[in-house]
Amino acid sequence: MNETYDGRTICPYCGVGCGLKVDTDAVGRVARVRGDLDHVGTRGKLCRKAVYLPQAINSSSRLLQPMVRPARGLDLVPSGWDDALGGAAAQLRHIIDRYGPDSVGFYLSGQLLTEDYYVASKLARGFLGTNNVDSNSRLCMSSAVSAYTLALGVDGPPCSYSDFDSADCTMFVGSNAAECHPVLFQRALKRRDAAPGRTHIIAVDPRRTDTARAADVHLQLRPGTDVPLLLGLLHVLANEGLVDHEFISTRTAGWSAMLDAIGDWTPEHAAQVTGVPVELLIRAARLFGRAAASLSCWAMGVNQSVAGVDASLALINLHLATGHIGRPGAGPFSLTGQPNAMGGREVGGLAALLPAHRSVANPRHRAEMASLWQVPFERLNPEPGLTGVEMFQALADGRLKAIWIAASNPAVSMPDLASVRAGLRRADLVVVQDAYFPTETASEFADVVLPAAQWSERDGTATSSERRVSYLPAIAPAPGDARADWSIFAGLARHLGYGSAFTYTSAEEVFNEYRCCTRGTSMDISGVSYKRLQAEGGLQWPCPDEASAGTERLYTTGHAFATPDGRARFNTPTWRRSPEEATEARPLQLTTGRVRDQWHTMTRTGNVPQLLKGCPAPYLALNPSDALELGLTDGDIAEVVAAERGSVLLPARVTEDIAAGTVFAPFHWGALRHPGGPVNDLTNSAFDPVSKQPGLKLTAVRVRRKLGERR
Ligand SMILES: Nc1nc2c(c(=O)[nH]1)N[C@H]1C(S)=C(S)[C@@H](COP(=O)(O)OP(=O)(O)OC[C@H]3O[C@@H](n4cnc5c(=O)[nH]c(N)nc54)[C@H](O)[C@@H]3O)O[C@H]1N2
Ligand SMILES: Nc1nc2c(c(=O)[nH]1)N[C@H]1C(S)=C(S)[C@@H](COP(=O)(O)OP(=O)(O)OC[C@H]3O[C@@H](n4cnc5c(=O)[nH]c(N)nc54)[C@H](O)[C@@H]3O)O[C@H]1N2
Ligand code: SF4
Ligand SMILES: [Mo]
Repeated sequence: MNETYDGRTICPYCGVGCGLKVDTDAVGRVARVRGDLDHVGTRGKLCRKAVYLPQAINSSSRLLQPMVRPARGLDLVPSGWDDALGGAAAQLRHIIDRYGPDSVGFYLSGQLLTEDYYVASKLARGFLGTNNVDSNSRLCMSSAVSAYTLALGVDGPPCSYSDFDSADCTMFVGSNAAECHPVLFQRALKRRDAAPGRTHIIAVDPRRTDTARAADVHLQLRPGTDVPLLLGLLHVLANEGLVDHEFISTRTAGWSAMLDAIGDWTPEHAAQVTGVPVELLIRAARLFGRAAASLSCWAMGVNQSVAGVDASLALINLHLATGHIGRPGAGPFSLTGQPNAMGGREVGGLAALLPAHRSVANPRHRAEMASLWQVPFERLNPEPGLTGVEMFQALADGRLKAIWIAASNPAVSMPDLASVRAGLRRADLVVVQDAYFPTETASEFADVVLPAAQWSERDGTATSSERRVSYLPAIAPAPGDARADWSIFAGLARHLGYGSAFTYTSAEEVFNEYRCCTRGTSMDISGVSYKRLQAEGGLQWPCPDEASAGTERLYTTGHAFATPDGRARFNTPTWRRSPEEATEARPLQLTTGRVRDQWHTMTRTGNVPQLLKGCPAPYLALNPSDALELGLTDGDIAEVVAAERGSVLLPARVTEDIAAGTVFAPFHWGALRHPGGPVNDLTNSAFDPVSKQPGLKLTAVRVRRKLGERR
């Protein structure tokens, strides 16, 4: 607990990172959460999930002490920290001695704080010598990371939330921001509603979501057809003289190849492939191209695809062609999902990365990190490690022997869960670091379960979607024996014999070491300190020295792109059809996503009755014409079958909001909360070849009525 704490912190749910004010009760627990009116990024706004944080945090399902499983098939039993962590360390050491460092993997999460990530990554890459460090961000925004890097030279959204206040056209592509980034969406609506007819919102989504309903134009495309749609939009822009030739010639490279590539994608062709009416496609292109400033926000509908990188590139290309980047109200803005997905990618939480956007493949980058970590250069492995999906596949086929999971519940959130379960069963060692119990992953598969202190109970930093680094203080005592994740990893390092490099006594010490790694890089935060964050609120990187106030927007006039010649790159997207195209045997296309009041696998929001009210159970949304053909009415139980992978039972919800041929189900409900089975029993693990992000948004399925059953 922090005696000088003034009640200000950041929300632990989505990547918007709203500033909050927290009141505690007589025993110091979190009692009330409000918006922080003074917060520079979000000015007092918040959504329902944040309001009900006290109930979620103080839930009776908190994990209070370490547990170990004496043998597979037996129940977990309580244990002390030394036994649990020491035992896990001994087993890890034994596995590494026998099979080598790449036989172990760390599966982390965008819900860890930057300090947690840093310590885990330093231990694995710098001391154990494996790059098998990845996170659930692989399922989330790795396609955007690859696309930013390919197009702009380095990862990182160039925009700021203030851009919502000046954009004349805001396009949401594969983003249901009304439910998933509500505070940003409200800001976009406020701008549009202040100047109706002059400012516009476009939504690109196969469903008529709350976002689409509020938009001026809704492009209701077939799932998986973003690349053709975006190529079609660029075709119209080029054809109608809505591109910025001066910007193209002075600040970009690759335009003529791009022009060749869009030749075929006439609006008629794009309309035919995507199912979007040609007039709407042309209207959207004109609104985007004629606006003084256009902003695009993209999220999982784009990223979670076998063509996720190409789709992200196709979106960025619209901005490069029109010069809508590096100016107020303009830019390609990847909305990050988790509160610290950004921090994770900055600190090297993805398999091919080292801290501060360095790459494991780059010998200079490895040398810099070896020197900062004071380890031999040869210790740092030049090969990228296994990515999220690959880790679970490697467990199943025996290449990976141990997995250390922190702040994720992969037995619900990974695609193709039957093979994930097989992998977890075959593993020699599964360690789960979580704040709640039971979870589907811990209760069934973990050999060791370690209790984590969570938001409000430990301090550290996180970076929001607009590159804003914020400090989150410890406000309340951690329950039971729970510990901060960074200190659990540091304890593991000590048990493994690396104590002298992990002597941290506070998160601040970890942060100060980490920020040294950023000096001179594209995301230099040498000028950020806990003291400044506490006094000034969040700071947007780069912020290279104490005098810097941070950077609101990247690539403004006079600021080169991060490529060798300073020019952004047009990358020509190719469209790959998904292996999950509908067939006669599986005629419907299942897409998945979120609902407004639940968070992921529901360990927190599922404990709050008020948040369950609006949507108490999962469902399968389908068009009335499909429902009629299948003989399903509202509330009937639909059996959804996906190839040999599995089947799931879901109550039908018949709605015009989804086009015929497409069905939708939220993925929140795991086996512990829905006996009909988790939706990811159906999804497949095919991934984008560049980003290795799986195509969670498209699965070919067959649906039939389960006779005699209703919800
Ligand atoms: N309430 C709530 N908010 C959240 C979260 C949560 O769990 N609950 N999670 C956070 C996290 S980690 C993330 S990543 C974000 C996700 O934020 P979003 O990406 O906005 O959320 P999703 O519902 O996963 O998917 C967005 C939309 O993609 C559409 N879609 C499906 N297939 C396609 C396609 O082929 N093309 C296009 N263009 N669209 C498609 C879906 O219909 C859906 O409406 O939300 C964050 N905010
Ligand atoms: N079908 C389908 N599947 C999807 C998606 C989809 O759109 N469709 N979206 C994907 C995306 S974008 C994401 S981000 C993932 C999310 O999937 P997960 O990462 O599995 O989601 P969470 O439920 O948020 O898991 C976080 C876990 O960390 C615990 N926790 C909370 N705070 C702390 C803490 O401070 N420390 C520790 N150690 N633990 C903590 C929680 O109790 C919870 O068990 O799901 C992915 N899966
Ligand atoms: S919009 Fe996101 S960050 Fe803001 S209060 Fe809601 S969940 Fe939290
Ligand atoms: Mo996510």
